[in-house]
Amino acid sequence: MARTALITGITGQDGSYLAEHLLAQGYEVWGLVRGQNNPRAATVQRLIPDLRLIEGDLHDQSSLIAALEAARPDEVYNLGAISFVALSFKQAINTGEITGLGVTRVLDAIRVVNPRIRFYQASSSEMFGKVRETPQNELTPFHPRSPYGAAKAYGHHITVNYRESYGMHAVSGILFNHESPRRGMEFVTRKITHTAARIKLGLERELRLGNLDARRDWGYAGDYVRAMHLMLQQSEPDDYVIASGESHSVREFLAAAFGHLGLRWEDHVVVDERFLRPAEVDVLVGDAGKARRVLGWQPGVGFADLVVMMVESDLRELTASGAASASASASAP
Ligand code: NAP
Ligand code: F7E
Repeated sequence: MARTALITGITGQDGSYLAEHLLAQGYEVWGLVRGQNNPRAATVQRLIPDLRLIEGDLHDQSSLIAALEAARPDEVYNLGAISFVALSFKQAINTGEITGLGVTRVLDAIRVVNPRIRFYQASSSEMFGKVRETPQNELTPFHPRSPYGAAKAYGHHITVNYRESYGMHAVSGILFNHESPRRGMEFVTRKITHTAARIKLGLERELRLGNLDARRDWGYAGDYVRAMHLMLQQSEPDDYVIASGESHSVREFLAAAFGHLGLRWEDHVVVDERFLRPAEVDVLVGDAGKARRVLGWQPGVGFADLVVMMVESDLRELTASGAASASASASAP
């Protein structure tokens, strides 16, 4: 019989890739959407017609119980969160409510409705924050540097706690940054590739950024959702780091993206203090050795190919939307 999965955060980057991956494996897939008329629900439904959407909110316990009772999933993937670190400084309490306490709401709804449901928690390398060792692995202590990182650390610990207290098959994937053409425009990679493409097409002149020295371990989202699924197929629940093992600076990302378009980033980038954070995570690099050994997981797309994939996708989208020709005719004499 086909297995059933319920994904929170279905309208986000990872939600859509995971839904596609699970449908390809023969799953029936349900996605939780919030709000009375969430425009992103229509977008994801158009992209993935076989997906079944159901209403619910990580703020609202009874909506989660109702979603579990309606979808009757074998597996729940909790991807819903306030996931933008910069926003978490401005909405620290809301971030605690959704990114942190939201995890307990889902876990407790599962405990009540059917504790045999397997549960995946989207933990984050942001929990390592001011890193205690390099590279970071499953045993590296946490030192979060933002309300987001602190809320994720809580979500991580409560997942382990439900596993140990109630024998639930609850796992936590500690994922390092992963990107794609579907990445939100607020994140630095997509902000760079989208603006670089606009500059190339004559639609923009400058790109305003914050800290160019920050280093991240960037992988491809399509590779990382495979790891989420693999974690829930193991006989014993456990936690895994998922990472590429390479670290690159924002500056290196800029050079790769602008370079691909034959542009010099130095001619366009302006450092703007508005994009600096009250506390920064300077450098992250993960050790995914355990996931490689136990899950047999490995990434397929490397840093250079990821940057080109994102730049090319933004160029294609902008060209197809007619933005470039509209700008040319507007500026014609
Ligand atoms: P994303 O694109 O920002 O998506 C976040 C999702 O959460 C959206 O679907 C959003 O739905 C949903 N959401 C927000 N508030 C909600 C609420 N109150 N109730 C229900 N859903 C709510 O994030 P992503 O990049 O796909 O990441 C997926 C998960 O992995 C997140 O938990 C993120 O923190 C974590 N993570 C991401 C990375 C990464 O590099 N991408 C790395 C480590 C961990 P709306 O359409 O309603 O806003
Ligand atoms: O920032 C620097 C910024 O917002 C990366 C989320 O998916 O990954 C993501 O969190 C770096 C930071 O991602 C700008 O200061 C410079 O050092 O793309 P980001 P993030 O904060 O690493 C983790 C693993 C998650 O779990 C999160 O959910 O880039 N940076 N200038 C900038 N960042 C942004 N957004 N905008 C700038 O203008």
